Amino acid sequence: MEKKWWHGKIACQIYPKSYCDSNGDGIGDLRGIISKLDYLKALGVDLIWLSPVYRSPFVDQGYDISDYYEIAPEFGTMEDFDELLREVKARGMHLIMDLVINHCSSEHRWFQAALADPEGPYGSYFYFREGKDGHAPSNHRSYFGGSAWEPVPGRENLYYYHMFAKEQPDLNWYNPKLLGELYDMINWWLEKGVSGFRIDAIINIQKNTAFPDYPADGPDGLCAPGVVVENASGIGPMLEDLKRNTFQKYDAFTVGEVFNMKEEELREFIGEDGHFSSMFDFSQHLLTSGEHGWYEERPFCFGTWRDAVFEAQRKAEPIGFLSNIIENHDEPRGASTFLPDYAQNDAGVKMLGTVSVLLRGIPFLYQGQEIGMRNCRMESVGEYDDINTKDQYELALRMGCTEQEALACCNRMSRDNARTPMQWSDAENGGFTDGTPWLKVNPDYRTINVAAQERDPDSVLHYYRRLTALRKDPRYADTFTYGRFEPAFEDADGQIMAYVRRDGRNRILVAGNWGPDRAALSPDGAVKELLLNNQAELRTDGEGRIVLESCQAVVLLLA
Ligand code: TEU
Ligand code: CA
Repeated sequence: MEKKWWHGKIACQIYPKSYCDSNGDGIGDLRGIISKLDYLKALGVDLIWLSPVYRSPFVDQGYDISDYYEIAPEFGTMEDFDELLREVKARGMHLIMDLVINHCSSEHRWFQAALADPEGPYGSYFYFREGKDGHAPSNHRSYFGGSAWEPVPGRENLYYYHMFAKEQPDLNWYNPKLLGELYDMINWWLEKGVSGFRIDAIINIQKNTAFPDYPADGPDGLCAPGVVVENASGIGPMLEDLKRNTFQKYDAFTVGEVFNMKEEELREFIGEDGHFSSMFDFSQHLLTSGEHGWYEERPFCFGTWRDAVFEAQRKAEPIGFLSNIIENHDEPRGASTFLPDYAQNDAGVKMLGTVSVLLRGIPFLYQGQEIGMRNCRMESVGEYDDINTKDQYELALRMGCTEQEALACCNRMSRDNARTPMQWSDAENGGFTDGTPWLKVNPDYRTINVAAQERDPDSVLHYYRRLTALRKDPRYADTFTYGRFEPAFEDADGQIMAYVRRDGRNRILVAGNWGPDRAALSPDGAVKELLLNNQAELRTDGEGRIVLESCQAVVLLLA
């Protein structure tokens, strides 16, 4: 396999609005991020993914872009951005941007021009269609609820298409003129020196432009956007064209946000000459999200979760590199989701981090994960900002939940769980801002915060630093990057998450005990060295087996 510059990197996602506010307006900004670069470097981060910082009306928190060439004034200026990029590079790190090109904002000048003249040249940048018998052109539901078709104001029987909010009209990828504009924009950022992109919602660009109806799956008579995507085809050549005209020329790193991919396409997506360098593995997250909505969320089940992780690793190993996450700006906090109640403590959080970061693939941390930030309990739906959460709350009510039940499922599933401000200290607002934060700060900031963890050598933060350092230790880095992945102790009473990473040089066992009781294990080979342990000691029993306490995680170099 040809070695790539990004193979052994550790990434961290920054959600700019909630990272650090430098000027007291309650909104995180680029200067705030600049002030934390040394912190990120010390955490072992090589690659920073910035969620969108482009100009935007923020209907969907920046995933609705009104100017791809400008920085949102809320976040700063292009000079601030250039300084951020310089400072990132000065520390030997890389910056990747969020690329949101399935749709833009309804305030983008292209869409404004299209609305003014749907039959004109900008009309074909989007999807305008006539309605059918006084109804929308098809029965597609948008991801954020309601029809994917919005009537064009002032026009009878004319609609435009939006897979997400109505303020996020879909771009017509079958129009070469639009593609030219997108490619120019991407190359402009690459010329500036960004190292690549995280590519948003990209599977949605393929469309059956006849927009046929599909069987309804709810009382609204509509069908889920996932079904629409799965019935479309032809994405391969589109992504190849995109790659050849942009990323490939710059040896950029790209990570796709890909849902609903046809399984046999994995090689085309992330194989050696794949469309992308990598793509996120969402298999663990799909386990808890309900089939028709959050009101149907499913509880965490250890065995199913472990199998899903193993399955994804097995499939990707001969093909390429997945990007591994426990949480992101769309998913609830991993510590709140993947740990049973008795493991909701520092040991549990370290254990989850250990088995996640040492998987094969690119580890993507998310801001606050390294201090064990948790879901934030909101007391009423009014405390939420997220457009998706408001829709899911209403949906839950429509499907018969009480207000209390609807709120409870948002408390577990809301995208705002991971969007609450970063907890820097126990000062007011967790040290995130001197002003009024744009979104509630999780009240647990008094105990869970960076400053307190800096002072405590046993903290989650210090542990994460040891964990990333281990992954990059020159003695083991190749094993963690390129080594094989082998599940271990799969039949050990169903509570052990363990695997071996192995190459010609090392055999390394990574094991965590998710169970409430201690477990004795016989590693396949003598223990040469204890590389990492989230507890003070590692005991062995009379028969020479290692004994893992509940929530204990260890990394062992085997003979
Ligand atoms: O998310 C794509 C996506 O498919 C989402 O609907 C995702 O399934 C959902 O958020 C989970 O609850 C991307 C971005 O990550 C997200 O923040 C944006 O809202 C969305 O695209 C539109 O740009
Ligand atoms: Ca600010």
